[in-house]
Amino acid sequence: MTRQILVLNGPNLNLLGTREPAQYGHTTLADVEAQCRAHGQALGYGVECFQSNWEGALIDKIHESGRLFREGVLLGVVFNPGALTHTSIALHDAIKGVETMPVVECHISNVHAREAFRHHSWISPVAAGIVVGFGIEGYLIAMDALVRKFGSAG
Ligand code: CA2
Repeated sequence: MTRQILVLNGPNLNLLGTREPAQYGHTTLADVEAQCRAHGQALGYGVECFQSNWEGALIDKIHESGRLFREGVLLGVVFNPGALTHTSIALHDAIKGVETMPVVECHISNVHAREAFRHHSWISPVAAGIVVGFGIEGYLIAMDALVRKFGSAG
């Protein structure tokens, strides 16, 4: 059975490539997801992609991921929570509730070089690791990190 990686994106990331190119580049979310699927295949993993603008839908997806992780189907999650990074104790609790499932937090922009309100993350304390500021390449770097650290050869 091919194990899976979930690439999870939060609010407004469906707008990627359509606005704010100076901050987030020209690549659309569909292109990012296609790159993640191709990269997963090269790494020997299946990739599921999910984006929602709703906090509750992201929480439900994390709960479902926890079940798949416990069943050995899912390796872990690459998660860009968007602005919910800076506000959501509920997402923090959801990830904490899944205990050993690794979640790599990923941000396209370098949040630490931006406004002060982006410097705090509720996700970082419960993340396995963080990839910040490498543009959309960060999603692929985060997948590499998951596989290197938690994959069967890791
Ligand atoms: O750098 C990142 O990946 C962020 O997670 C992106 C969030 C932002 O609130 C975080 O502080 C950092 C914003 C996502 C919105 O993405 C857009 C893309 C194109 C046009 C408008 C918004």
